Amino acid sequence: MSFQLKGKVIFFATNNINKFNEAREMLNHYKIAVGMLRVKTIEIQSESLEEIAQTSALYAFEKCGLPIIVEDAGLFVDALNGFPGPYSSYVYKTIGNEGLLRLMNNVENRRAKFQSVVAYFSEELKSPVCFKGEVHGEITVKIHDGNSGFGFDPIFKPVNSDKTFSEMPTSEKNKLSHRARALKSFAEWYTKESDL
Ligand code: ITT
Repeated sequence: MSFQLKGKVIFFATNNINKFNEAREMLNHYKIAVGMLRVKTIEIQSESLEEIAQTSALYAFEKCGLPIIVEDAGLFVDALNGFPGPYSSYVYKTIGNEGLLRLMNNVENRRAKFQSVVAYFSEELKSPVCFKGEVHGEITVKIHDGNSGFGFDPIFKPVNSDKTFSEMPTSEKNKLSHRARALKSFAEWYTKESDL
């Protein structure tokens, strides 16, 4: 299977403009044009980010018939046995960063990781293709809001960094993040599949 990259646009189905902006910048390095599609996707309840992303990609494709990317991400905290993981969106909406920090009050082991799964589907494919990325780091003791990023960024500091994701411009977050790593694998695959 191969397809023509030139003149082709893919679509990122998401309601999160921050995720889209990170993806656009990342894919731009590979000369892959991407548009944001606010199509309502279903998010099935599952412990597997891969399963969630694949199902959403198929659902979004059914609705629009366009080459589509869906990404599902989560924050996994060691001391909380991987919580909130696939439930990150709900946990962020309900207890937020303050709530998560409260759960971590006096907890010494602050290790955590972000994971991302990008699922791509288009008419050339039989089933969605998935690409994974992760970044290890720690949950800070206090909120460090640098007004960049979104979600848990103000409380997540990647390893070997003295800044949270929220204190980094997108270009810097994109050198390290789970999403950037998953998108890099996707972009390398996509470019290879093309005829250029
Ligand atoms: P869509 O499903 O519409 O794409 P979403 O915001 O619901 O957008 P996810 O389900 O993938 O996206 O993400 C779950 C939550 O995890 C998200 O709402 C954030 O709170 C958090 N999250 C994911 N990636 C993050 C990142 O790079 N930085 C900070 N928090 C992140």
